[in-house]
Amino acid sequence: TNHLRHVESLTTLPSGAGKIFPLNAVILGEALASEEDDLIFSNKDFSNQAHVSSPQKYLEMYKRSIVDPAGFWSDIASQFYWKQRWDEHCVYSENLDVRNGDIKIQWFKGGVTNICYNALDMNIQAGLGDKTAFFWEGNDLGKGATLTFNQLLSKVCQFTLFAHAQLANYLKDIGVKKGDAVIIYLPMLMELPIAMLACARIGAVHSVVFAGFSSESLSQRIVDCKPKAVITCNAVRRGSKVLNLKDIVDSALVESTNNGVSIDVCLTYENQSAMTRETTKWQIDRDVWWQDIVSKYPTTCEVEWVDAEDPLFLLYTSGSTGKPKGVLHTTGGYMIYTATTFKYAFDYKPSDIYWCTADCGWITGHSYVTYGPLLNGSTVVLFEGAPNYPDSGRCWDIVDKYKVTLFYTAPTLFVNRYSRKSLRVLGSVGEPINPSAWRWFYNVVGDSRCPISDTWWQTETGGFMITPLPGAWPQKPGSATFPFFGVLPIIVDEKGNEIEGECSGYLCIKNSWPGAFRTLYGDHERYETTYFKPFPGYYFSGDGCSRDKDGYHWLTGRVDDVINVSGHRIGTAEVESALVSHPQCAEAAVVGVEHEVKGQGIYAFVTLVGGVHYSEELRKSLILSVRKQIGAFAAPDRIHWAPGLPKTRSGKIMRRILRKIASGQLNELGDTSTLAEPSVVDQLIALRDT
Ligand code: 6R9
Repeated sequence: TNHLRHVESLTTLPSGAGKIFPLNAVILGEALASEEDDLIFSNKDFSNQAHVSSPQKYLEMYKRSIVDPAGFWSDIASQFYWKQRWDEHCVYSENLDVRNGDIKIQWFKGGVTNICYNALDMNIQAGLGDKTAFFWEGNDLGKGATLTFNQLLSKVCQFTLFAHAQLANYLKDIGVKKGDAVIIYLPMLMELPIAMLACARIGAVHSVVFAGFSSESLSQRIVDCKPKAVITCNAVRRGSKVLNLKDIVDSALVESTNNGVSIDVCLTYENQSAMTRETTKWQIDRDVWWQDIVSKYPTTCEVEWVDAEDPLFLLYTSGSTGKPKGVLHTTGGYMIYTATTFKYAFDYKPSDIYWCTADCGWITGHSYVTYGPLLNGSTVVLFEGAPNYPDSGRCWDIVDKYKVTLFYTAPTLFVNRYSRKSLRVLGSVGEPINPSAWRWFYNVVGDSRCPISDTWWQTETGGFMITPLPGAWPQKPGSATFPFFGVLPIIVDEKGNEIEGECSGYLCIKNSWPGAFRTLYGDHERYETTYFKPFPGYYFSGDGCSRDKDGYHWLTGRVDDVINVSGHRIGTAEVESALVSHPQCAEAAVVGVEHEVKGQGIYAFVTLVGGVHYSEELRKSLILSVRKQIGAFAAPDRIHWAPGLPKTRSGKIMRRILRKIASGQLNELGDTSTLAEPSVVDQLIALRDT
């Protein structure tokens, strides 16, 4: 009943004299928009064919998911293959309150299944064997490959047998078995998801390390999870450059040996388009060529059945302090959650061609390149290269070439002005998308025809938490809209009190959902301290959020990105959004710097639209734009002209580096090796005083 009350509070505003938020208003056919409400209605044809065709349908499903989570999720889980069904009396159990003992989350306990079996074998049994699972597009134009579901399964099986037989029999009898960790350090070759699925098939725990991480970062992760093997390739082409990954792995392995963790097997894929065997450094008792071994094995392989709560993977993610955290996901709940969120948030249909630009080195590449789409039997485009190589039209060429219908990317990748006829749904992830970028994505890329799924979620959440469902309800540019089924987002104030109605504060989740992470590997205490102690009783996301009078959610960025100027809390995202709405501003990143009088001052890095030159006049008009949209207190103290912003390959702006540049701590920039374009940093420093 507590849950139920929450649903009611979500749909009716306590103040505001019986005003109902638009989902209900739409149902009732009332007039919706006042002038400042920028509501974008989905077109009728789209809604009619959508899985969730109306706000009413959403509310029905959402209410059931909150009132009866066990029934709601059991019904969905029943559509998957389970060797043995879970305990019906206890579909889930949760303790999210540190005051009641250890934090513990379990879903489908007692159930026995395998995610690889569900993603491949089950789809093949359903007749999809000859359907394309992967379209692979290489870095260089004209390089590509295709795998059907049948072929993918064969490759995965050969590889699992490699893991079983080769390691067990030949290499010191160490055998990778259920529960062992395997580190995968590969670029976006098909072998990356193949290796992930192979681990899942035998119950091994994969830990993919993004192949842009430095050898120090890699060795740190190796030392933490002590894998039985490391899988890599000799080199990769990225744009016009060749990166020698094997060298990076070699030094990481030296480093980890020095720290007491030695690896017996380094399986290396020969990526001929980048480097030959002859020039690859080799350690004969440790290194094995993938091509020499794997294809010798049979193409069928038994499945290792695992418990729903057995670990599926570890993925390291950085916190605001300390060493990276090994986020641990388990099998059953994650499987159900990624599959379901994928289906609904992209309105997936069997004829869709889906492309997510994320790398499998990030959570998005786990949940929404590999598991979510394959569990649905979707055709997935994998892209090895960089979005701007050989030129900035590359993304759109790929969309055209494969007739992509569902396109999922990060706001910072909206690079060029094209619209593509095949597109049906657009997705955005990773950062708050500001309203003007949203409008551009919607109007230009999607030709005012494609709904946008602005998906808010985290490595920790496993899958989408707050996201539009295409066609279900009107959208607001820049808002992630409403919670996914089974998710109870709440907003709390500094004291941890839940606040309702129109409000802003810290975003927490009040219940568990199947895709939630279960612990930080080897450090359950840190798990509790970081996520469950700040606001006892809730999972704390680390993000700020406001809810408007209509109940829409607006993510305002990490709370560590909040700037406090003379007592005013200002989200960096708000200022950025105001700057970007200026017609001559292309991108903006705002950080806080120490300020004698105000506590913190606002420092804005700004890139300009092509052909526009920086001037004193423009500086003033940019500041005016912020004063106008937020208020004088939010006016940037400093505008720093930027030819480009430092971003990770997953498209996130590295504010840590910008903060150091802004405060003049140029010797403390830290690790810049994960940047897509490390040279941007030098350019920014050179322009500091202009
Ligand atoms: C999936 C992913 C998580 C952080 C999260 C938040 C930001 C992600 C967002 C978003 C606003 C969205 N974030 N999606 N902010 N709107 N649609 O990116 O996971 O790498 O763990 O990052 O990204 O700040 O807390 P992860």
